[in-house]
Amino acid sequence: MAGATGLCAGGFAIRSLAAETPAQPPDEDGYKLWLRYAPMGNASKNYRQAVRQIRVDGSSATHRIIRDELRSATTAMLGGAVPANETGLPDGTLLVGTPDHSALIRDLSWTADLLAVGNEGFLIRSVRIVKHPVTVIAANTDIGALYGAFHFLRLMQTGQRIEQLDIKERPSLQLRLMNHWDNPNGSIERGYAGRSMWQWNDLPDKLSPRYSDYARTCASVGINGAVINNVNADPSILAAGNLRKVAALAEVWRPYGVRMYLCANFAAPVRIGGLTTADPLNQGVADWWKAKADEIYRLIPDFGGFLVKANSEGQPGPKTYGRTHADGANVLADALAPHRGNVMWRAFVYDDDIDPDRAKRAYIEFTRLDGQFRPNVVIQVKNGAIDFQPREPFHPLFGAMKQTPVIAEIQATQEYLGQAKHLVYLGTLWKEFLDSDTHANGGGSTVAKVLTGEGQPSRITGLVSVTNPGLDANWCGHHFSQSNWYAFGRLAWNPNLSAEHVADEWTRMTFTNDDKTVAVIRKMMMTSRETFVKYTMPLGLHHLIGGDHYAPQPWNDRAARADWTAVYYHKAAADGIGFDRTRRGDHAVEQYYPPVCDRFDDIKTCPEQYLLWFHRCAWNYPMKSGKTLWDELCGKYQEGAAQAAGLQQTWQALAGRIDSSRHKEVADRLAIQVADAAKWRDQILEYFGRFSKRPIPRSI
Ligand code: GCW
Repeated sequence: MAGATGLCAGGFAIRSLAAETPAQPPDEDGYKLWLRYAPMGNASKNYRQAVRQIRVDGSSATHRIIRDELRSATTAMLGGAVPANETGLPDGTLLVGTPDHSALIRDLSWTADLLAVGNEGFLIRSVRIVKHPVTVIAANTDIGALYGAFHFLRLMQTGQRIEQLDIKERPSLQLRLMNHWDNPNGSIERGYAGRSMWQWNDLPDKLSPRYSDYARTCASVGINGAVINNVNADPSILAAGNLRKVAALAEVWRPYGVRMYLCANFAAPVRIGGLTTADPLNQGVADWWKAKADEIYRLIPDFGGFLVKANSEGQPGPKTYGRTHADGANVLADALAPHRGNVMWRAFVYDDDIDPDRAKRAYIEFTRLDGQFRPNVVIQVKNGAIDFQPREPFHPLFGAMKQTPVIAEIQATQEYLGQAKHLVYLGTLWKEFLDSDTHANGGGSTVAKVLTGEGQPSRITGLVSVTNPGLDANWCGHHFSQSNWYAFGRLAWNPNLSAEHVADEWTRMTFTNDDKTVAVIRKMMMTSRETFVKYTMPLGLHHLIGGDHYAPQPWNDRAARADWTAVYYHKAAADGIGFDRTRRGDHAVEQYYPPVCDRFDDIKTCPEQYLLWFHRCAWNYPMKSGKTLWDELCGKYQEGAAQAAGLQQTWQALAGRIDSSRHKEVADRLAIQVADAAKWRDQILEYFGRFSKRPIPRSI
């Protein structure tokens, strides 16, 4: 297939690449992620003039990190040592610092502009200082300078010009956190990239080099914190001995601006504190949490706070004691408040006594508590109302809480999206979510604006990601899953970036700057999520899986709870398929603001991608294409499986342009993906065909 021109089964053209194939790049294992700093070859001459000396003013640990990163990165990319020198200012100096530590930067009098970029932002400018052309990276804090340094390196890595820079950046969101679902025994819930990176047996004395590599990677995209343990939290993480281990990790991360957060088990006062209750209104319980918070802050002075999964999927919580989620969050918030810590209280709750429809429950529970939370509580809401499905409409809680900050939780570990076996770039899924218009404050109130507080000011803002790295050599299992870690960081920094722009950056940094190859990979990435939706759960179908959340199991009708089965959601029968959440059905649409609710409610205006999420339709329902629903459904599955095969062929054509080791590892996984996509197509259509009693058209 290599070098062939034509249209592959996936539908897009593979240009003839073989004729111009450059020398085979050396093998890589993926450990360096997007921080490879590949030699630029001829292209380096454009940069050498602008980067002849590195000068980082300051001697903090962060300054040292910046100096090392800039020196090793530029030396590697430019193919010759770039000296780091704290004196002098020859032409082509890259000067980095803050007004506090650099007289040169102070003298530039950029006070107003620096004020505008806040604590984490930075300026990058090409200027002349005493006639010398130099590039200045200036920030108010060391961490801002670190972010600026990574931004500058990204410009080089992606082949941008750097002679006339005038850049002003600040993050749009405050909390940009990794959420790890790691357990104390080294396993990871929904982890697909090896065991946990945190070596509890070795900590606090022995520190794996991965800890700083991890923090450096996070900092390179502006991620500023991590919750290191599973939301299904083992209470023992809060025991004194473990906190010392946690503190050792926090110390490694501090100079990278990565703050430590922990998941707290709500029953910890009983389970490790020896109390007889964890009732949040009990004084002894409140005192216990206060003492625990004080103990944590003595060890970790910049501790970020607690994330809590309460009264969800068997976890303890305030409702266990007849109290509300607000009572529960507030007792923790009061303990953290003197230290300026926050509580992130998850809205992933779905007790079935609230409503028969799981999709409605969190909205009902939380909107009625709006106004009752302490100022340092944020509600952490998954992007959709069910659970990280391949496609869900945005969660109606976005824009609904008027007095309580809401942050969004997205999922980079591809639990329902092929895990580490399928190539699925999630930038497009997240952008679809962030760009959804909630109409909470009139038209244009996108989820992104709700999150950044543009529509309605919010005390705390954030975007967090249930994340994917583990001990695998390439961190994320699938080389392409690295792009989801990257995209999360970039979008949390700036939700207005396009998915395509982020994919382009990542590809250039991770694989190659060769424009033709980049264009092919970018297109693979941009189409990958829709391809996955088509061969798994198109047209608003969701949760067609069983316990592994990987293989098709539409027949799954037995589980500990009805809302863990597949049949609960698709409701396929002889008369049709889909969940009626309209005003004629269970009224779930009414949780959205008008006109969103009207658009979803009316089958004529409901986007077909959400059709069976909101509507129950007959098998012969006429789709916009003119086909019946059944034929359309079959077409989607067939197209999806064919597009998966297309991805594989396209990748095959890139042999020689990507190092053979990573090329093969991706190819091996694509083979699994193609086979499994075909299984999805065949098993789902065979199963639904039992109800539709219609033949499967052979449209592809
Ligand atoms: O997606 C579901 C997962 C559970 C997870 C839960 C949650 C950590 O299947 O494994 O538990 O969501 O988000 O709490």
